[in-house]
Order: sequence, then C-alpha cells, then structure tokens
Amino acid sequence: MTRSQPNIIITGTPGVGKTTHCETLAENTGLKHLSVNDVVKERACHDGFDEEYGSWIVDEDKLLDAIEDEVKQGGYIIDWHACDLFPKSWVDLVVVLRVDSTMLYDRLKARNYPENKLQENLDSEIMQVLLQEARDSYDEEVVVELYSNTTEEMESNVERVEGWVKAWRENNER
Ligand code: DAT
Repeated sequence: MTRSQPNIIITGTPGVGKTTHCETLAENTGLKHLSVNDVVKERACHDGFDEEYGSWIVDEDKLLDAIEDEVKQGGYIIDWHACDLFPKSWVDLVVVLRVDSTMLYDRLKARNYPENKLQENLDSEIMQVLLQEARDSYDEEVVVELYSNTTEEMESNVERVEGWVKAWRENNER
C-alpha cells in the first residue's frame, strides 16, 4: 500500500530529546505525534509494570496490532526508545538522536531516575545501542544520526527533518 504521507521514527536513549523533537515536528509538519509510551499505557499493550525499572513490560504483538491500521495510512511520527519491532515497510525515515553522556546524566538525574536505570541508559547511549539497532533493522539510506545536546542542534534537526518531509511530499504527489 502506498502512503500519501510519510512515517518517521524518532528513536534514541530515554532523555535524548525524542518527545521534544516530535512535538515541534508535529506542530510544524502536520504529521501526528505517536507516543508509543502512551499507546502502551492507554491501550494496555503490556504484561504489567516492572517496579524495579519503573517501566511497562511491553507486549510488542499487541502494540503492533493496536497501531497497525493507523500507521499504515501514513502521516505518523513514532516516538519510542526502540525501533526494531516496526516492519520496514511501515517506515520512510528513522532518526536516531544522540547525546553526550554528561548531558544525558544531567537530564536523567533531573527526572529522578533510579541509579540502576540511569547507569543502564548511560551505557546504552555510550555503546550506541539504538543506532546499531536502527542500522541492523533498516536500509542504510533510511537511517539518520543527529545530535541533540543543545537547543541550536534541536532546531537544526527539526529544520532538517522538515526539509526531508517537504521533499518526500513533492516526490510522492499523486
Ligand atoms: P525523551 O523523549 O527522549 O526521553 P525528552 O524530549 O523528554 O527526551 O527530553 C528530555 C529533557 O531534555 C527535557 O527536559 C528536554 C531536554 N532536551 C532534550 N533535547 C534537548 C536539546 N537538544 N537541547 C536542550 N535540551 C534538550
């Protein structure tokens, strides 16, 4: 099925700036911000809450079923700290946001993350886990790595993705 609007994944370690980017992009492009976290909670796509990590245990099959009909139509910015579960055919662009570890430490500390969760996420960012996951799951030309340390970087990232959306729309006009 061809989409009349593109689907974009914005991924990266928690605290990297996914939500902030998605909200601005949604406002500027008219694409819809799909917070997977909210879907997991609101449509109960989970097997309960993991108290130790303070996060939901996601049922990926349920999640995909819950969003499939909408996402296949196109026009979504998917906001999630994983990307390998989404079928390649759903996705036109994968943006992996990156951040320096000192900056990430401060952001997660400000969110009162417990020490084990904070350390795990710092390790994950340093090891480029999400970037690798994106590169393993999607074609090279679909994956873009962008830094999100400063407001200036965020603004330039948003502009860049907006430019990409504009070009996609021009190339896919029907
Ligand atoms: P995520 O959705 O990836 O967990 P977020 O958008 O909630 O991240 O951002 C976490 C915090 O960091 C939030 O207080 C906003 C701030 N932030 C994110 N990206 C930033 C950037 N590029 N420059 C300055 N602050 C940023």
